[in-house]
Amino acid sequence: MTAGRRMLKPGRVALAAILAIIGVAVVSAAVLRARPPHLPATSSFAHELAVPPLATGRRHGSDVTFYLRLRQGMSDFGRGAMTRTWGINGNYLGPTLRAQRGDRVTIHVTNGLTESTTMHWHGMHLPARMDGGPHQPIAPGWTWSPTWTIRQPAATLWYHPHPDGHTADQVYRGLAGMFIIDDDQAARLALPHRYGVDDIPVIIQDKLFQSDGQLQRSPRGISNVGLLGDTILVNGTPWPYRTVTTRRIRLRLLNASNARVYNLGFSDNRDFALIGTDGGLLRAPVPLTRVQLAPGERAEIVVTMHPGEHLALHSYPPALGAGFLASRLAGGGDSFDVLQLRAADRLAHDRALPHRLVAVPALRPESATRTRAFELGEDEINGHHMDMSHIDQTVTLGATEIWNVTNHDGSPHTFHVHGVQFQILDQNGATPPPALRGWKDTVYIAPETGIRLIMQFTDYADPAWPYMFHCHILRHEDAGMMGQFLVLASGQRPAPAMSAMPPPPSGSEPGMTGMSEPDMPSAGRQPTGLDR
Ligand SMILES: [Cu+2]
Repeated sequence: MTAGRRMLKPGRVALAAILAIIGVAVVSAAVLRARPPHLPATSSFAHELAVPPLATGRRHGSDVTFYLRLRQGMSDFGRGAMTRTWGINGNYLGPTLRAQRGDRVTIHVTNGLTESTTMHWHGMHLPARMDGGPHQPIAPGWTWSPTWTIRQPAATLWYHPHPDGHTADQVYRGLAGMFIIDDDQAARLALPHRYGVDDIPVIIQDKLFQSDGQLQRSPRGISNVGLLGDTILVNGTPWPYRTVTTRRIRLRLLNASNARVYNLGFSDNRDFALIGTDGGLLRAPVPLTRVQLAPGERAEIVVTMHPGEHLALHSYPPALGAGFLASRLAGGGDSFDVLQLRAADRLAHDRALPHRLVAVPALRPESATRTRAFELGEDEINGHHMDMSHIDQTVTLGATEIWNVTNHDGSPHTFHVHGVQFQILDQNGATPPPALRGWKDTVYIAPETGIRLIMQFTDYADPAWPYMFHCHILRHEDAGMMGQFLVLASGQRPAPAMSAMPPPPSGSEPGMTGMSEPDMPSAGRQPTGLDR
């Protein structure tokens, strides 16, 4: 070391100390600034929970037709001013679609907005060209009419737009709805089943508002997951309560938020029974005190009420498995009320829950013919951004496969596969917890962890139209953390058309004449129940 450099040393130490102090200050400021919007821990429960109307549709035997119209609306979220929203057959959210296993459903989706959209049937096992992903755009004024036969067990699914790069904003503005599938097996079980009475949809979303009462559509401050709100809406109702009249209440919980993960339980920590996950009922009810739902996930639970009590469904700090800053940025420290159940003074005594629910055949790893790896990180999967003209994976019809999904980011992610329900073999090599042992289509993947999924690709092959797999944190999905796979019959080759944008789907035409909209809730309730 030269004399000059030695002389510099104390100066360098001082400089290093100053830089360290500045660094700590910057990080501290970032953490403070990064604090997600403040959510009050307890709620006033000022508004009666709206229940989305059931879409009536038209039924001829097992053929069912639904009409959905996407449009702009105004909603009262208690902000002192009406909020401009988007809705389906109403001002905010959409009607609950309901169909039976074996039904042939046709859904006419009319885009009454001024920008292109799509409509995706999340959790549905259906042909890829009916899936409503980014390859089935619906231009403003046009109607898209997918049709398919329901070939899966009773489940709580949902629907939402899935346009390339614009999903987060469209869902956030209000485009989403529940899609309930029924079947004979589930109907025979002694489960609460009266829609809106003892079987209640609970669509949970968080919103941010500007001072003028309009939706704040971009995050405040820095964020690793996108927009987190400071106001919880359930079925479009802020601070909701619901009066119940039976002892047992089934809640169909759907996380339809852009980014927030909920860790749901009751305010007195009572047990509830988990009876179903994304793709259907479990083999048997599982007593739990918490169920965690990342965006896109569903859970069906049954809670037992006592006469006259008020019970809050609460979201406790979720286990995100991320570092302090990443967890804080993603709302990992938040604890807040979601919904209050107010029991009537006299409750109808319904039957006890069955000990067994349905058969869920376990997919066996030995039956898998292929294992694929998916690495999530930096808005990419396996180092690639979503590219609609590039097929990332090709699967053979009938094959059972193991998909090994790992998160190599410091940020929380999820993994959702279209067209199929999967089972979870293990999570970081360990047996998954009970809430992850049923049929799933979306799963949370903590930073630096991995999960092995097993799934079988049945019924639908198509050389031209792909399905998607992606992170369901909507900002990540829009940023490119998504890929495409084709399902091909043995010997089938990908259609060359897929190297370019496919043509608009047949059945899509502008302003289909003579199409009435019998599901427009002119005589029924508006989806939010708060509309004026
Ligand atoms: Cu993600």
